[in-house]
Amino acid sequence: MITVHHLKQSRSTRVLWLLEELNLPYQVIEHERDAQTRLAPESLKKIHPLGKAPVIVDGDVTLCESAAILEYIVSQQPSSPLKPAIDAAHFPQYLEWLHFAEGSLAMPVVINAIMKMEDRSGNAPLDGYIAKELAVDFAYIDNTLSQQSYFAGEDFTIADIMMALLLARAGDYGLLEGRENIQRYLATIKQRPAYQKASAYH
Ligand SMILES: N[C@@H](CCC(=O)N[C@@H](CS)C(=O)NCC(=O)O)C(=O)O
Repeated sequence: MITVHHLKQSRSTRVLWLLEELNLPYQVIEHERDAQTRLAPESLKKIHPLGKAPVIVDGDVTLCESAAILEYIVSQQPSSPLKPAIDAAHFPQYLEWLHFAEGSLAMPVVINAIMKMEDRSGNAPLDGYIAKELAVDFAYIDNTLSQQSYFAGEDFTIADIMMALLLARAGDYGLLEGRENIQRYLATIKQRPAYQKASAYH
């Protein structure tokens, strides 16, 4: 059985969400953020040298990086509707969004949140760069979701789990105003029982 090391209010919700979608058994070990720094506690460093979440332990395997963990879990399923076949029409688009979440979108969303936590202002190069990244990314995402129901076409996949958690956080930070297609997408996603069960771990 997979053990999920879950840090509250973190990307480890993605792993819990996938396990709920697949109805797989799992064990959760919860870790609390430091109240002041919001960083992970020492307990996570005992599981993985990076001391970040998510981390899973599955027998001899200890694995970090949310996208890698999702791929690892779906790869173990004999056939999973959550990962398109390699020759499916939407497979390239699936790959793009699966990696876009952490490769492109996470950085400006997270830095924006940290800047707000620190109540920073007046750092013109950084403010301008983050604002430009968010505008470009959200325009591209909104346009994609104006044409299809999910990130890889009409089927829900793990690319949605990667993207939707970040978009939900972006919504919490007030970054999605006017992005009607993203908002409509999120409203649908948030109705999924697996998303709701995973989010309850907060
Ligand atoms: N790209 C990694 C990011 C991992 C990461 O930064 N996790 C954050 C939580 S969302 C964390 O553990 N932060 C606490 C810390 O760095 O001390 C992933 O997708 O898993």
